[in-house]
Amino acid sequence: MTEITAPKSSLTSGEFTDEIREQLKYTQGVTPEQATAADVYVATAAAVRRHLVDSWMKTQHDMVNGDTKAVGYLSAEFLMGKQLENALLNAGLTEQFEGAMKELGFDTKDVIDAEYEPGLGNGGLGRLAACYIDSLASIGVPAFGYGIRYQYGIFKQEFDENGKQIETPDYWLVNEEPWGHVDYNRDQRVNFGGEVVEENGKRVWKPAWAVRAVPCDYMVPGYKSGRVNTLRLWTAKSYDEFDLLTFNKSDYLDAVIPKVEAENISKILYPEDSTPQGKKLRLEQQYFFVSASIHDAIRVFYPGEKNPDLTTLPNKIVFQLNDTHPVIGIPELMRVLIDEYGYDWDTAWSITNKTFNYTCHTLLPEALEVWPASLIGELLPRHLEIIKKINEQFMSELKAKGVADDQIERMRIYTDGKDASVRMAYLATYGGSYVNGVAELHSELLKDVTLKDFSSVYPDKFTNVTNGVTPRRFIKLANPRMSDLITEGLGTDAWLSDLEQLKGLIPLADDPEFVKKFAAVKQANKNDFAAFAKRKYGFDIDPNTMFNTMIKRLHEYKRQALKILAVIATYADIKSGKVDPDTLVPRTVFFGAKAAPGYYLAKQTIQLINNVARVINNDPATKGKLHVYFPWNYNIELAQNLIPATDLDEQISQAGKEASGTGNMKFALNGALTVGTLDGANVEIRERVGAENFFLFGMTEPEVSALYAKGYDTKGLSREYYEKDPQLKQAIDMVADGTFSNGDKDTYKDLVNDWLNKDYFMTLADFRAYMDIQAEIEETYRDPMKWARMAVLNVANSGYFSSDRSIEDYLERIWHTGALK
Ligand code: Z2T
Repeated sequence: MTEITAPKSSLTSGEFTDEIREQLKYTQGVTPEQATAADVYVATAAAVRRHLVDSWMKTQHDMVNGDTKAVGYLSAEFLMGKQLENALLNAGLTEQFEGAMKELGFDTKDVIDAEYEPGLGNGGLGRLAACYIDSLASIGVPAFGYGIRYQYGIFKQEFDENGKQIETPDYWLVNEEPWGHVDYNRDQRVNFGGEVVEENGKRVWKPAWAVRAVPCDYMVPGYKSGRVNTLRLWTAKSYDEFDLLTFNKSDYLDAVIPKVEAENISKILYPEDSTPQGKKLRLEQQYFFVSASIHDAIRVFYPGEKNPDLTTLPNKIVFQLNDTHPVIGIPELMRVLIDEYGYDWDTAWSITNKTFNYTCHTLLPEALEVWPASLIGELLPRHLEIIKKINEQFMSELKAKGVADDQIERMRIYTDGKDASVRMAYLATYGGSYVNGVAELHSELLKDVTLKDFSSVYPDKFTNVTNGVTPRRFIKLANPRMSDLITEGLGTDAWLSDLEQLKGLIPLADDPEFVKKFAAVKQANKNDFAAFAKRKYGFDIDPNTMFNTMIKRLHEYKRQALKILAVIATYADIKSGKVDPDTLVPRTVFFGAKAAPGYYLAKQTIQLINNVARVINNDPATKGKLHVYFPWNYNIELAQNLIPATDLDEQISQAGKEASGTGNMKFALNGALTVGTLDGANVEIRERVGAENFFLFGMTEPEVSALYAKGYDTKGLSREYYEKDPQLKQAIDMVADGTFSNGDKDTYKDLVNDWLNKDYFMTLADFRAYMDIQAEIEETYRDPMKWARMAVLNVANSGYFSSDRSIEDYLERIWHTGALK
């Protein structure tokens, strides 16, 4: 017999039931008979929270009083997903919860479902932040996640009758939110605007308005670590009922009418995942949460001290900048040290430099934030002065190092002139100690291309930390059947906090009994998903088909277009009689993707996918052979349900464009095989699971570069691929001729035009290779035991992609700290 798979609190089910009853009575004011599943959810959340409080307080105490440096993870996004099951798991109360629900007469599923998923992130970057704070707590590293408690998260996605994406507001706080603890007594003042004046030879910022930052604390429980960290999300409040700044100058009525809508600052998450909009409100958000967080950290680590010795700050906390969004923290800490605490410039610089590090998540040049200096000057005039001074210091430093003038010019943090601007990635690279990319290939390209000038001067700043995902949420909670089978196979559940132990499954890949059980788990997950999709979306899915999934933000570089063109090509072959549908491996293709509301081609692609799904799913010719489903509003919940049910995962971005990918890791760890390019973390996944267990296709990054050099996108070379490949031509022609738009030839004309005249991400150039690998995939899938064996080897060899390992890498290479003693 194997041991119990969850850490267990000594509490009995009966005792936990009583605690839930008590919450129902004294907090909700309902009897167990009156209670709905939503009431029981809130009561259970409150009850489980109480079991974490002692560890939470002890962790904070040990952090402040010990000498282990803490981590402050500064991130504009934390895409947490639902909290209840995770909190129960980490409190060791999963079984007691199940018992309590039986006793109270509730279905655990209904209670878990009652939680509204907070969508405080766009995609990979936000979910990574959530995985990282989980791992920090599970390893026992003292840490804060610092971010914004947006009232509206990522929009809810719906499709209209034409298959177009409709965005609706996601007011996630409609009902009681039992996890956050609002702490009005730990607020911070955040100033904006105004001017800088000279007073007694000092520069003094006279702000024009201020916002009150109120923290809302979320406990972040570690798995089996006994540690509970804090996620502190800030809400913007109008400062006072009477804003004194206004009151002094003006009359009574003006004083009570807020001059600025302070609360707008934390109202909404910007839905652009990789193309910043450069909006003033966005900069206000960034400064708002970063300024509040820096002051908060000083409050926490120097409690009650009027004149703290902030030269010790770098020993107390290290701030990780999650992309460029929080980079304004660098001039902010300089300002705090110089203006608020009286340090000289050089001391302040040395402290700041040691305190910050920067993670870059992209290679797309348009995704690196550049702010107009005029906007920074208007909102943060003192910061603009400091940034200019940093730039001057930087340029003299480069000159002293003998860097050539043209290179120095290229490296400017602050670009002079009429359209003066501030390059946040450059500021972060110079202002902090380390810069890391998020997968090996990405970090290499950062050094060699995007930040080449910087790496040539500061080679030691550059490092890599390959992303990871938390096995607690994405294996244990998402895939309980497989988790039990793994525990059975390994004879222990210790793998959940030491994921490399999955290697112990390697010999079991040659044990037909185990492989059969593994295949049965996948089948059961597929059956479950079909039922879930029926309930939630009304889809009629055949679970005895290959489940082929592509879930991620909709972006041209990710190439959903390549996948849908391949589907169309197969459909066309069936229609024209070229292919006998009975010879095909029956397949169900799933898409999940949100497009940024202003991203035109992405939205057209969504419309196309929906209409291809409509046409194919209603055509008797392909019935039972090829189906396409696009469940709307892809989110963490859908990911947790669909990933464990997937046979084949699509990671088909143009080589050199996907910084890492983290969905790819979740799929491999759940026994899906990947069809993918040599891009981002695919490279490392393939290296580990073995080339023979990964379906590789397409151009490599150097091949992509060479094809650009030939003028692929500028000379319209994609058209040659279209002309020379009849299958590709037929697919594109079908899009153009109205097959998927009720005969209308205009619906997709911009998409088609782009494919034939530009195709910047080389979808057409990779089409043939993609069709060929799909044929190989079919052959492999026909042998279920072979497929399942490959899947087992994917799981067994993917332990490296635990976010625990990523955090260990950050600790060793960047943060130079560790677990609390
Ligand atoms: C984002 O999710 C990612 C990169 C961004 O660059 C912005 C956002 Cl919101 C500015 C993604 C990357 O595209 C993906 O490859 C990576 O796995 C993920 O961040 C986490 O590093």
